[in-house]
Amino acid sequence: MIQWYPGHMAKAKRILKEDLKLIDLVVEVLDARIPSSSRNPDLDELLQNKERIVVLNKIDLADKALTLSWEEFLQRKFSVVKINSLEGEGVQELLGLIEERGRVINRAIQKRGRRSRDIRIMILGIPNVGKSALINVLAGISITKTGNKPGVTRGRQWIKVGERIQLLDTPGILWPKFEDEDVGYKLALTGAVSDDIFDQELAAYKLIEYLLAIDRGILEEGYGIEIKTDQPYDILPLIGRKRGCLMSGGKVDRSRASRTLINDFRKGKLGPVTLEKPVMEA
Ligand SMILES: Nc1nc2c(ncn2[C@@H]2O[C@H](COP(=O)(O)OP(=O)(O)OP(=O)(O)O)[C@@H](O)[C@H]2O)c(=O)[nH]1
Ligand SMILES: [Mg+2]
Repeated sequence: MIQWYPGHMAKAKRILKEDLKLIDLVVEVLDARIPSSSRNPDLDELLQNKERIVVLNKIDLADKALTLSWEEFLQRKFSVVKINSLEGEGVQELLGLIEERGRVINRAIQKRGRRSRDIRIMILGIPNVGKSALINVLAGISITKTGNKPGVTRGRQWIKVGERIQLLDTPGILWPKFEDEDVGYKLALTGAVSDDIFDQELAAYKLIEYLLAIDRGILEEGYGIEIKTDQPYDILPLIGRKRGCLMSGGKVDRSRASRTLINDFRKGKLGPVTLEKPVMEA
């Protein structure tokens, strides 16, 4: 996992800017459990008028109704596709949208008297949102690996997907932004930032707080416990006990309980959960 320091960010930005020169259309991947926190707000400035499709990935782990709200919200500005990259769900729809954009772009190219060509796309997103998984499904339906294409650039690898799409096969990694404490915790809980830069126990209390605010049934049913308090500190031991995170003497091991809870959440064992709602202004 990459740690982001100012020097890293500057370099990543520079590489991204170079890569973007080759690209007609960007596919921005978000984690459907945290569509707001997994966006990099600097991207708007970096992309400027570049065509963009937003993918809500990991929909299998996200709340269905909230995914629809997020889709509706994001659709005010972008084309949006809901995807499960592990199963390939939504990928045909994504390809359809890309091809449609490709036709529009090619009409403009032909108007300028030039020959139409394949549309060049790139996958972008913060760590762990599923960029590689998405590239893999797309590569799976590709007709040929085009390999090195000199002339296009610096030994970049392109994968031909379908009839008219070239995919740059290294994803652009964006740095996550977490000036806001809650954004930081959400990125930690979903695995977008490394486990060793945050306090697992504090993150577990935050997760309990978020889940209680959504529906206390998530924890009650998930662990077969009854919750009579709203204090995360008092709820963690109930979970730890159920999951066998005990120290000798029978006291709950809070550190192990925290890691277990966070892992259960990441794997979807608590059911589909989305940690944030779109704020719909009128
Ligand atoms: N449940 C579920 N898991 C997914 C999905 N897409 C990716 N994953 C998992 O999420 C984790 C991260 O996926 P990657 O494809 O490696 O993410 P990435 O964006 O390439 O991450 P970096 O290379 O670190 O920037 C892996 O464990 C994937 O198996 C999805 O749609 N559903
Ligand atoms: Mg990757």
